[in-house]
Amino acid sequence: MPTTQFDKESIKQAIIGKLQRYNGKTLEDATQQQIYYAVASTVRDQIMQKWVAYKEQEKHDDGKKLYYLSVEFLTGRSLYCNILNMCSVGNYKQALKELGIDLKDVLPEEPEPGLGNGGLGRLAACFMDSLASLSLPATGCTIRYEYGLFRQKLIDGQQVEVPDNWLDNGNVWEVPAPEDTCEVHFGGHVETYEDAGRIMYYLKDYQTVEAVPYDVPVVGYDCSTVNTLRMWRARSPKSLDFASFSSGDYIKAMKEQELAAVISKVLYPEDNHYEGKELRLKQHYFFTSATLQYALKDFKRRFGGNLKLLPEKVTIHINDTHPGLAIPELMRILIDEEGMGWEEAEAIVRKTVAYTNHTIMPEALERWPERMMQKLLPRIYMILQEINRRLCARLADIYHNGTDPRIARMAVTAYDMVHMANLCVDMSYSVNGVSQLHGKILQEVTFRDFYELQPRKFSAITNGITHRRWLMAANGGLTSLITETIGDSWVKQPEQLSLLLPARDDAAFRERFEAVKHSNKVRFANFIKARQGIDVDPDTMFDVQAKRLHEYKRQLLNAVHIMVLYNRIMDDPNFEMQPRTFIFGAKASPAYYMAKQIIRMILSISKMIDRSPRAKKMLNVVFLENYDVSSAEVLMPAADLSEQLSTAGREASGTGNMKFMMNGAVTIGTMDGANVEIYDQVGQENIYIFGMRSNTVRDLEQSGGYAPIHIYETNTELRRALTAIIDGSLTPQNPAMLQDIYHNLLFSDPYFVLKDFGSYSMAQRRVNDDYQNREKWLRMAITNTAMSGIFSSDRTIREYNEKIWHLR
Ligand code: 26Q
Repeated sequence: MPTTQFDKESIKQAIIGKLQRYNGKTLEDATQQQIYYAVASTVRDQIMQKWVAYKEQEKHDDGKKLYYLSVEFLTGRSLYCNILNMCSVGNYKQALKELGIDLKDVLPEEPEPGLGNGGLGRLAACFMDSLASLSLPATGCTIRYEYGLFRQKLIDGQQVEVPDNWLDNGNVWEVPAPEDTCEVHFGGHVETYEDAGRIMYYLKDYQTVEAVPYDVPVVGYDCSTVNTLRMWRARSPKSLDFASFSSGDYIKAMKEQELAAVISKVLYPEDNHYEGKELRLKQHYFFTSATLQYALKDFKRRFGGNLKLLPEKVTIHINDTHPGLAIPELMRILIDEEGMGWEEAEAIVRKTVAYTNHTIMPEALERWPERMMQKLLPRIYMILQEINRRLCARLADIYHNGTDPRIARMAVTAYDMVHMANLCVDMSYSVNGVSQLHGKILQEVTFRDFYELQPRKFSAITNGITHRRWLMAANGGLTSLITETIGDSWVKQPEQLSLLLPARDDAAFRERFEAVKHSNKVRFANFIKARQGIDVDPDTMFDVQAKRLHEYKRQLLNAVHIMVLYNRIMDDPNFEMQPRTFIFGAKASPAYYMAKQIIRMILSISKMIDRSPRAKKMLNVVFLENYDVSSAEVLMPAADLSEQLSTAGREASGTGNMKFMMNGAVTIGTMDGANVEIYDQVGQENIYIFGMRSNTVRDLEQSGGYAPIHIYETNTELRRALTAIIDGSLTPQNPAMLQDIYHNLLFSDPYFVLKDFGSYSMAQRRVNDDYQNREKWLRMAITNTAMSGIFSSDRTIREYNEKIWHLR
């Protein structure tokens, strides 16, 4: 095998050579973008070498393989993390320096792959990094969206969506694999024939869409593993239909082509919310079917035709229900194409597919109209019906009653809808939640009936984040300080970060920790100044809430509290507080009216404060435009306070909470999702917990006895703040602008903003006081970083492997 060197001198030569060959330019004349491309393709050459070697070695491996299916992989930029994982940061920095280039200036040239909405997609990306770094054989499978999540602009105090054409200048990291192109079939109808006394099914008059794979290498940290992220692109099989072309129906020929390609055109921008759009269902089946065809092809290459071995050699993990059609699709392939009987096929599927649930929000549970499923995927629909028939028969048997209400709750098809979660729970060998509390709620509430029958199928595995991207890449200052203090064992064993704990007692260390935090705040200040022209003062407390805009995440609680602080300042000339910069980062789904109103409210609060020189001294509210992975990498290290305010029981886990913690921010939060585990790690003196517990929330919901208006009537401060929403104080140009928020809070408040307000406000008073005690605050911050090791996704992946996958 030809090998190339990647020492400093070779890197320099490679970059200069590429600029010459690709662009006909010398280094002096090249644009930043061309330099980025030359550097990235040099890194790619280095990865390719490892990738080829790894695939070669993998050919002789007869172990189990994981396919991780997810409709989103929110990877963010790759250049720096790839260099980091190849342990070549020093080499590249030095090589570039000698060419007169700063690596830091090259990185922002990489287009941001925003192939995900939020937590679920980012988790998939962290998992890929950990799988490779733990040398576990895994392939991630998804859709190669031509347009990722929209870019957010803030114009005239509102969110405006702009298309994300991330592929316009090409993607250095992907390699097409046309040899694995396959067909996916839609529509048509099912016909039967008899073969040796058995009825066989096949699809007729269907439409074909071709699935073309593009592979992205996923480099493990300091190891030989290079896994693959496979992204499927949809394409029409007819390059040009000459029949309709010559008959003059050119437009029709082009239309058909476009219709096929539209499947991989754009990522749906809904997060934690289900919408029954047909194109979305097409997307799900498209990448799931292509992936399963590929997985079986690879299985046969490795083991020949003995499909009984499948569960021993392949595990299909579905990231939420979105790839849940993997279940009937695998049944279809085994029965219709491999000639297997139903029972045998079912037994294989039941040992091959594992499912993770990511949400308890009822409006996010995936359901499809039976008619849509039948029209679009007639054979799959038949299989779903048969799965349902057998499930209901089993249940009627167990309950000795065919009309037991539990049967309708657990059915795969009921009331004209296909219930994807029920399908996944019934047919998977493993069902897991993403935090301890979430796992418990799945067992006790969401999937209670299933849990009573098969408790051993269920588990809870707390999410994690890759410390390589979220600490080592995002926070070089803290990374160096940690390694100077405790050595570098934590890099491979992140739980060793706890060795840092004693250093909180060391005044000199605290000072250095504070200096790192301060320089990260300066970096963020420069970042937001350059992008939005906004001034923030790094000497104020940075209080950050960054996550998708959703009512259950309660950005409103934060916003209302800022209004209360504003009034305290305006009412009392002697009022003093620790000056704070409130930073929000959040995209709202384009069709989510309330979420967009909340953005308008936050921007209005910011303006209201700017009108008062006195308030301005203590409060600053900034909305970071277009919050994405790259801006999170600048924001997390700069945060002092992490806002995790979801109504208890609603946030399955949260992962932003872990990123803040690892970077030394202290959490103010409810006992929800993984906040509970953070609390367990740092202890009550190092976190600000407030609000109702999840069981209290559930009781209150079930009793139906919550009247927010009573709280409004009895809490003067709150009443004043809420009134300001509609009396023109907040939005003088249009006093009615935010009235829906006001009415929602007063007369409905489904997420208990007013109910938890008092407790939140008290917790915030303690934050204010403690922050001014520098020693106390720094001890808390250090404790958070030191105890964050278990939130590395390496730990999460090890747990998945021990409990679910059993790879190698
Ligand atoms: C489903 C069907 C049709 C259309 C859209 C959807 C859909 C899309 C995205 C449903 C849900 C989502 C996203 C869910 C999500 O991001 N959940 C988050 O997952 C994180 C990782 O486990 C958790 O940390 C978060 O708590 C959870 O909200």
